[in-house]
Amino acid sequence: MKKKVYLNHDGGVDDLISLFLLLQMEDINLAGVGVIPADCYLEPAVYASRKIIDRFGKGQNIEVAASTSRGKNPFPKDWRMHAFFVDALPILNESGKIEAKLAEEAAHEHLVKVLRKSDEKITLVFVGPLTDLARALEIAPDIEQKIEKLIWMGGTFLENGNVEEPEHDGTAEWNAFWDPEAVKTVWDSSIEIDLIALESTNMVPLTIDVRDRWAAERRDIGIDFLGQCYAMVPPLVHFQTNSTYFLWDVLTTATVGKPELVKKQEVKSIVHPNGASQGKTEISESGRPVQFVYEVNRDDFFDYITNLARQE
Ligand code: AGV
Ligand code: CA
Repeated sequence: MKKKVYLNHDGGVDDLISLFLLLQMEDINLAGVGVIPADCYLEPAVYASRKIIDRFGKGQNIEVAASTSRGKNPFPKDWRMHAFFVDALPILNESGKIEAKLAEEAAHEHLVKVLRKSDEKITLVFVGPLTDLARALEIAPDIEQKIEKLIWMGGTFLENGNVEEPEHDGTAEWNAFWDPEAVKTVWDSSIEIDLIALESTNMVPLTIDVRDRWAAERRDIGIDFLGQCYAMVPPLVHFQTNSTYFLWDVLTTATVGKPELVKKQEVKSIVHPNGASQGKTEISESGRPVQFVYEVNRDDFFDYITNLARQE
């Protein structure tokens, strides 16, 4: 039987590639998509999502819901612009029309609707902030029973996260920092959580050899799509900066299709909901259990996503 999955993403390059790859996984049934304007602007991210479903969804009928959520700490504007670039790619605009349906509900309500009407449990894949899940739990606590587990790209237990902002101490990861209280709400639930934190995503930076590999195979339309998308963001060359791109969300999504790519261990963690460390996730005996991904097979990961992307 196919695994049923709901994706909530925030329109970055790796978010949109995550959607593309989920659509290629044969044993996955994508039950719906929510888009939250965190690391993106909402309109181009929703359009790009619908166009990716049309172009690469093999006729699957999947609704896209726009979020009405707003975060506490906004993402840098430069990063949020990426959704405009993906949305404008000629390959997504060749047909001149959009068929994939825009849901009537806001993303958190759409999530509730899809979970309630499902006969089986659904795996939630969140590759942006947790706001829509927190809001869904607040209006419909009954949905917890319908959630198989949550696979979330967010958080870190490293000394330094990837937030470099005034009035913050740098200990948080961005998806947690955007809405720290939403992390707390989800942590307070009894949903099982797989955590793909910076410890593992740091092992899969975007590098020139990865780009070159995709360039060499650009005749394949799916691999060209990967190459075009990852041409928009800065790779790791001489040293890591705050803008260096990693395959954060794509690693997260890849663990759905191929769990053997990573190693997990249970740890207990708390989150700091406010103050100078807001969004910091921390190991603590008083915390809630999460299945923490601490290692990834880098080569197998890049082979897996490249093979998945191939259309011929
Ligand atoms: O913290 C990682 C999350 C992922 O969900 N996002 C990007 C991924 O989609 C925020 C982010 C951190 N550093 C970034 C980010 C950067 N240099 N560029 C764009 N987004
Ligand atoms: Ca993201």
